[in-house]
Amino acid sequence: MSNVLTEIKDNIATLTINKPEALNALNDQVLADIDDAMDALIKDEEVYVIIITGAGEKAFVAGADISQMKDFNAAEGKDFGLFGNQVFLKIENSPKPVIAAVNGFALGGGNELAMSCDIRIASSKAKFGQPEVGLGITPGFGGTQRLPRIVGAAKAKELILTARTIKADEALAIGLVNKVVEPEELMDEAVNMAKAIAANAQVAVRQSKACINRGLQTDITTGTAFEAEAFGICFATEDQKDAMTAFVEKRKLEGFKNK
Ligand code: CO8
Repeated sequence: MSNVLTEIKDNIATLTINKPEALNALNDQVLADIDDAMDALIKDEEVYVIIITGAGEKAFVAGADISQMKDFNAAEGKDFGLFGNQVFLKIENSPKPVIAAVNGFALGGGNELAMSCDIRIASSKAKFGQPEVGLGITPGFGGTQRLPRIVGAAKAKELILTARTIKADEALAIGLVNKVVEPEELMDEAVNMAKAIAANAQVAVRQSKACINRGLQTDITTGTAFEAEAFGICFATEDQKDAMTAFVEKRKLEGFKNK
């Protein structure tokens, strides 16, 4: 799986898309390798948080592979879109939180990959955009769905319909990214955020993520019913008992059992 490298340290996995010579563009093999790597990381009980980044200094992911898509017919285009969406839904639905460390260009499928992650931290050199309509196609890996959910319909329409590329500071201003840092601080910042998440009770972390994701796709009554369900599940964990007992006894809890 040389298209994708994974490294695990202190319960934090880093998945690096490793095709810097093509600015980490996503062809079907790269997507398949991301899919396999995500399966392994989701299954690995040692992994609490996943960071996704791109190899090289220039790009996170410069989009889906234009040379592969060039000669697609309608059916092949649809199949490629379905495959990309399946992989990105796996990331979005991963029980473990996923942070995108956006080190450079995040265009087209690259921005769509970043948006399938829970949190985006950007290098000040990163650039974002959905250039698809300038290539005669629609954003096909979730861009028409996730961008309006993240930045609102009007801003999403502006960015998608003009195909304009934006810099990291504008991405921060519209809420597309959580934070912008200097390039040399990017991975430390992502790891520090991952560590803060990994230090909490993982059942509660995963239930919270699931509640937010499910709630965003439903009405408030159904969403709060999910929330009550998740809340109840936490009261069946040792972590809840340990943490609340420690609070009441005015002592510091030394780590969670995550069960
Ligand atoms: N696909 C294939 N190859 C790419 C891509 C890409 N998206 N991006 C860069 N590359 C390759 C270049 O062809 C070049 O290869 P080579 O050295 O063999 O010529 C190498 O990467 C380096 O790129 P450049 O020389 O172009 O580097 P620059 O610094 O001059 O430019 C840019 C950097 C501005 C990022 C430029 O490479 C660029 O514009 N890339 C394309 C960006 C783009 O349009 N992305 C969107 C693609 S469409 C998409 O993602 C749709 C997603 C949904 C698909 C749904 C399918 C149904």
